[in-house]
This record gives sequence, structure tokens and C-alpha cells, in this order.
Amino acid sequence: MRLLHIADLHAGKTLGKVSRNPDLAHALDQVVKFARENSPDLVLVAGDVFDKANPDNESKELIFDFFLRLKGLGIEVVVIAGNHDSYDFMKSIKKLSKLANVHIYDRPSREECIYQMGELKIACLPYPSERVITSASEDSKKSYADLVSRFINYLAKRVEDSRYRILLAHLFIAGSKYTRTEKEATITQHYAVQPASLTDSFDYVALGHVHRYQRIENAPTYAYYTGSLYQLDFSEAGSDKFFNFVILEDGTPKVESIRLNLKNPLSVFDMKQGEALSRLEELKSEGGYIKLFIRVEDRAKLPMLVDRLREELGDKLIKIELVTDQTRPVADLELSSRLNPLDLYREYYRAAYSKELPQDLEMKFLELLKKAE
Ligand SMILES: [Mn+2]
Repeated sequence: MRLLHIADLHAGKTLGKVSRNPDLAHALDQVVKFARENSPDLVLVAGDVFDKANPDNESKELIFDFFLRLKGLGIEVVVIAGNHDSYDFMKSIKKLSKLANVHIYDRPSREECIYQMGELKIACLPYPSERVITSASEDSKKSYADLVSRFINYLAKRVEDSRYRILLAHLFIAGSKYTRTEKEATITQHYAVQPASLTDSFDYVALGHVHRYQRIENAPTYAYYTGSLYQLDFSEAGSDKFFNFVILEDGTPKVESIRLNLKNPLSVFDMKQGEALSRLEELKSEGGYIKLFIRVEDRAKLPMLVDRLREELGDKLIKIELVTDQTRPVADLELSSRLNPLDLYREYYRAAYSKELPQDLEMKFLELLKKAE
């Protein structure tokens, strides 16, 4: 049995005003090319197919074309929903996708969780949101991580009669290396599932959710995050991107990581205001997109410098962040934790829908907040 494991496509992702779909298309072309040359039986997609709950048309076209090209090669595809995917949207495309040999598992379910192909069984665990996993289990007093572990045990039993057994899951596993700040990792720790839960009842565990490529060293079996297919945001600047080619034989599976070429690599530069212009040529020669930290020395000259940089670098320059003596550059989340719930919600809304929070929704939010408090 030969499989490709990919994850975290995030179709429809934008960086500032720039669409990253060309970056995704570039990655998917490489996956299709590899599939054509190495004829896997299956492609596993470990969640976060789309970046937003209601994907735009261009993103849908990109993903459906990818599915159709794999169908053209006679390859079956198994897809699970990630936390960015909407359960209901994934459900809405499920039946039509079957026609393209794409098998979608839209939400955690005890009834619909196994995909079988000959001697191979794949246990599917789409992103278990707290709400769904709590209502799907009899014992709601257990912690989130316990409930997920139990679900994985259940899945292990469902595949135990099969020769080859795989778990396909969108989860945060404790101890996995995040690209973001330490602080974010600890916040997520509440939802972290212990690596021991990934039992050796599975020959291979195909994970999605964490965007950095890694093997889960403490798991009793071969468990991998293959990470995002391209550098999604500046926290992933400088990191290489991969997918896995897995050959299941009796005994140990053969796992080969395939490195992806990046269309627009992301780079972060940190410089003093005074040196910015002298480094302009260097910035212009960067292949991809840029985020710039500028250490402010002379406020009066700042607007002119910023204009000049914008003009010279154009779309390549995604973001300038000014650093003064008072404000150290702070990570996104540290900044967020100082904001009140309304500001956090505003920030979330802006990120999710690329527009400002409407007044009526703001009123509603404040009403609910008052109730909750
Ligand atoms: Mn993701």
C-alpha cells in the first residue's frame, strides 16, 4: 500500500491583501506530479482544506481541480475536516465529491469513521471540537483530552481486524513543536492530547493541525505532522515544507518526506530606521513576501520612509511594524492577551471576514458578554 499524506492546505488564505492561492496551487501541482510518477493508492488529507468556514469560489475551484486531477490518475482521496473547515460546508460537498473518488469525513462520528480499501482500514477523526466530542460521549465529566483519547481507542478497535491500519486525525498532540510563541502553546495545552494515545494499533498516524513538519517522537507508533503546504504566515518564515510518501509493508512502514518548492517564501527583517534605505536593494531582491520591523530613531522622518518603502517594494511588502523604545516587538498573542474580550472579538472578526465588526453584532456580543459575566 502506497500513500501520500498532506495537511493544512488553507485554500483561501490571505496575507494582508495578498491571496496565497497561487502558493497553494504551486504546492498542489507538485503533489499531483509526484502522484503521477509514484502512483500511490491513496492520498490522505489531514484537515484544514479551506482557510475559512465559507470558502470563496476561487478556493473551491482550486481544491476541486486538485481532486479531479487525482481522480484522473485513478487515486482515491480521504479527507477529514480541520478546525478551519466548517463541518456543514464539508458535509455539503461530501456526496458530490464521492463521484471524484474523494471520501470526506466532515465531523467526528462513531458511525461514519472508517474508510476501507482492501486490506487497509483508515480510522478518521476530523477535528474534535469541544462541543462535538462532549456530546458524542456518554461521560461528559471527563477532560477534553481524555474524551479524545477514548475516541481514538474506539477507532483502534474498529480497525484491529485489518492488515493495515491508519489513523487520520486533526489534533493538537502534547509536546509537538509549534512555530508560534511559547505562550500560545501553553494556552493550547488544555486541548493537547497525550502522544501515548496514538497507540501501536495503528501502523501510521497521519496528523494535521500543527504547521511545522515533525514526527511525534514520544508516540508508540509512526505519527507525523506533515505541516502546511506552504509558509502560511510570518511565524512560518524560513521553515521548509513537506508532505509524506508512506509505503506500508508488513513490519515497519517506510516513510519518506518530500520537500516542496515554495513559490513565495516569507522573510522577516529587523532593522534600524537609518539603515532601511541602504538595504533597499537587498529587500528588493527577496523572492517572496516581506515583513519589516523598523526600529524608530526619528519620528519626523518616518512617514516619508514608509511611503518610499511601500513604493519601492510594492505588493512584496506585506507589513511594517514600528518598534520604539517604549514598545518592544511583541508577539501577536501577547498583544492580544492585553485586549478586552470585545477587542479580541473585533480582531478575530477582522481576521476571519476581512472587514470590521458590524454594529448589530457588536451589540449582540456585548449583550452575551454581560450575561456570561
Ligand atoms: Mn491548520
